[in-house]
Amino acid sequence: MEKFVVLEQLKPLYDSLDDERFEIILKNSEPYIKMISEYECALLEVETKLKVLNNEFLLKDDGKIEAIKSRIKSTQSLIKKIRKKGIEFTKERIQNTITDIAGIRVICPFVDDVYSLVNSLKKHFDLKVLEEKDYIKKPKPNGYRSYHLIVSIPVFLYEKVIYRTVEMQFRTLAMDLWSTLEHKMRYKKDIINTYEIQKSLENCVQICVDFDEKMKSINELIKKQIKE
Ligand code: 0O2
Repeated sequence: MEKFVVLEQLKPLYDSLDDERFEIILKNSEPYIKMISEYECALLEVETKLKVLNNEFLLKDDGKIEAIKSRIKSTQSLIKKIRKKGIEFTKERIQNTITDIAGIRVICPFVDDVYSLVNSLKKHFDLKVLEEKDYIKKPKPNGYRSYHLIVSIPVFLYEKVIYRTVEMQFRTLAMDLWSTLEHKMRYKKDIINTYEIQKSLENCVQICVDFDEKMKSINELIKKQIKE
């Protein structure tokens, strides 16, 4: 039978508490649940913006979004990051320091689509760009390519407007596949020959760049043929 190890480890603590104190602990988890829910709302707002843009692009020409993947940072990952950064467990400190609690990844067919989407989003008056990194024009030393935006977005609640940060990553299919494999290699602790895999990934960087270029030129060729 599968056991919830964490809950079992906490059992002595729960057992030592009377009902009243146990209720207090449950109640204390509410602000965290609320914080996560606010980030979920921020993700919905960003996702809607992207879908609206793509709908418009689809009417004019081709869509610029192949897929959207959004996620809320897991509690384990968040705790790890808080520990690594050495910050206090307060809502304000966490929200001001950790910018990727809400993350959205936008997969585009072509490199140009990344720039079209980013440029369009940057014109939205309600969206504030806090940080921008173009790892496509300037890839990381390991070959990582993606366009990163950290944005602050308003979330309209019943009685107030709150601003939450969302980390956005824009990339092509080729960049996404490469990054996913590279991430997998870095985070899997039991890989024996990391060096060999790293070298293979490095060799693939140029293949991915060439692939993106080639796909772009084929697409242009198709468009030209349609117009003629
Ligand atoms: P995870 O596990 O995906 O959440 P900085 O401190 O500014 O130098 P920082 O804060 O890491 O760098 O920001 P950056 O460079 O914008 O990276 C943010 C996220 O982009 C990372 O989150 C990764 O998801 C992704 N990323 C950045 N560099 C790489 C890379 O070399 N390979 C891959 N596969 N992904 C990368 P986390 O929190 O580091 O990781």
